[in-house]
Amino acid sequence: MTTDTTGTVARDDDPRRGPADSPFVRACRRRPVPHTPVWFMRQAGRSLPEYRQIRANVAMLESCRRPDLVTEITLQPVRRHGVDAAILFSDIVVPVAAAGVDLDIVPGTGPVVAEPVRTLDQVEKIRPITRDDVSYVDEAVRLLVAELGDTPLIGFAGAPFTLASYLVEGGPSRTHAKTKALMYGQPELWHALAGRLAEITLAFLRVQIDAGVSAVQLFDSWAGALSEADYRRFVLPHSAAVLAGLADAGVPRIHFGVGTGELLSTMGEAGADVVGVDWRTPLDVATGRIGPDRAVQGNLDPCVLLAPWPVVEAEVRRILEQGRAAPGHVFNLGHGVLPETDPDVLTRVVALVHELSAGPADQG
Ligand code: 1CP
Repeated sequence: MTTDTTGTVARDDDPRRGPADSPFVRACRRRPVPHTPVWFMRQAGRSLPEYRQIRANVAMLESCRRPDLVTEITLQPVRRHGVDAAILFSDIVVPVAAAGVDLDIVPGTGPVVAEPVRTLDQVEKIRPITRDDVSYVDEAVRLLVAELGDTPLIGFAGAPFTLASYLVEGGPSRTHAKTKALMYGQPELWHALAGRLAEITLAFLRVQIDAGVSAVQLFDSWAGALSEADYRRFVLPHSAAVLAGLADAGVPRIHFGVGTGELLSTMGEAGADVVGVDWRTPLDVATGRIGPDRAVQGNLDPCVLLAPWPVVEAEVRRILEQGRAAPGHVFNLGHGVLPETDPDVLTRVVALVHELSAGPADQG
């Protein structure tokens, strides 16, 4: 965030300053950066005591629908760690609930759906959403953009496969067996469901973009459960439709999944500007698979943050080094922050990434 209002500091003189010219957005666009930008998936909530305090008596879905709470929780990690981007506090099931699906987010479990999807009739009852269905998100984004100044806000949504998994399984699943059974056994029903979820996701991301977010991330957390051939046939067309629907929106699109080493090249084809990489694939190898036309995001193993500091430092150095092979690198974890993480370690990682990657600013 810039505090200089005199215009006498050279960098603040730049008329392009603002979130669109931040290190985070520049790295997403594969432009030169003054330092490697860093943020953490699931940085809001999870490990922060100030988050636990604010959530003590408020249910998860209710907190997502209260713009005052969303704003405060989203800002907490920015204040504490000095990360290069904020991510909206919400959940991937928020737009699905707005579309009429009866679900709850159960503490310690995750999303639980009252009547898991089995029929076309149920799919048709999941209605498309408009801004009015998620006006609280529109309002929260506007409040946040005003508060954040030059720090970019990332909007997000769940991708069709990951959302479908919760709707078909009825809750979190290790194998995604019911989802795959539906996909293989009733491909028409599968495509109807994934197509409807793609529509909802696109509308939800559009609301966030219209309200002012500087980038969006499509979370396909569980896509790594699929073979490349099945991903290509059952998932890629739907995720690609979401990403193509945002091509003219003017903000970078990030596409992320876990265990996607074998899918990285195909996920790149889906059309995002940045591909998220988990800790299993080194960033130089990932870049070889994804190609020179996309930036990468990642990929510190969240468990490393539980190790002694010298281990963390060595891993941060390795990842920055391997990230140099990419045409743009946003430092992040390979998946979300674990609740038991010491927040002070996150703050130290941000400072270390900035220190190690700072070089002469080349704005060419
Ligand atoms: O930084 C942030 O924390 C931003 C807010 C955020 C995001 C980006 C939350 C709050 N959820 C998400 C995305 C999300 N939700 C994903 C994609 C990212 C990922 O893979 O981690 C997924 C798969 C979910 C589904 C979900 N919601 C789970 C996972 C369950 C499973 O299948 O293992 C869980 C536990 C939730 C609940 C949830 N979402 C967010 C919070 C803070 C919580 C916990 C709430 C509570 O228990 O009270």
